[in-house]
Amino acid sequence: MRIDILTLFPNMVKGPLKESILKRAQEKGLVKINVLDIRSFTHDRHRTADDAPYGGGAGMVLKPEPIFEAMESIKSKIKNQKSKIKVILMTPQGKRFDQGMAKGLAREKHLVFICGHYEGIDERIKRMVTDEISIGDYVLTGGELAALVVIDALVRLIPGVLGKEESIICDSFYSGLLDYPHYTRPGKYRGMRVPKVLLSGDHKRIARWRRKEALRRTLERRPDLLKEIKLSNEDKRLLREIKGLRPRGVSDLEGE
Ligand code: 6GU
Repeated sequence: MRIDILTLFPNMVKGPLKESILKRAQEKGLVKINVLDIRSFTHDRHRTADDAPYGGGAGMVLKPEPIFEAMESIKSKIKNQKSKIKVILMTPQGKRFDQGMAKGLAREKHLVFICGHYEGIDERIKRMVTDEISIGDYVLTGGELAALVVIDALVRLIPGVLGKEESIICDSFYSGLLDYPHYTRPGKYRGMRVPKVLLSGDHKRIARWRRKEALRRTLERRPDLLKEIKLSNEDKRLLREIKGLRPRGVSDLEGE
């Protein structure tokens, strides 16, 4: 995959791309990430990328010319001119980002992120935009940190980026549930013990406990998510246990 990031603040995005899994994904050649300074596509002495809004009012608006020229430069450099590019505008007016969108974007060949700033962008820029994305209902100073969030979430889903140890199978949201609690050594720390079942070596019981705790957390913190997924009969049984209800059709409770 190839990713281009168009920004007025290249240093705001470069740091995180040089760390951890994003760095490794680039080293492995699984993704090539380019950071482009919008100002380098201006032609005046002051490298003007923004201007006052027509019609008056506060703030500045990102000019169309540097963005159009940056896109033309990106397109001119790729071999297959016909291959489709997703051009993503980061804006609080966009569609709210979620794991489903991350999965979709992870399958693309080429993504371009346009990071908005100031009061907004000239509406004509949207001629080139295929998707508008927001990362949530709050206002950031610009689209840079939001673009990094989206890139981080999608790059880790590209096949080969994560090792077996970091597998996405157990992720929160992978199964549509929040994650279960994790423990490592020591078994007892400042009076706090690791749940006995995890030391039992009984993999079936451990799997059942983890599923139950994932369901418990989801029920407590994000009951909305439970409505979105298909629950197995075992899940329904576990939820009844969590809610303290007598399991249907079973006369004796299973020993803990
Ligand atoms: Cl994509 N941009 C800005 N400026 N603020 C945001 C956002 C994006 N997503 C949530 N808030």
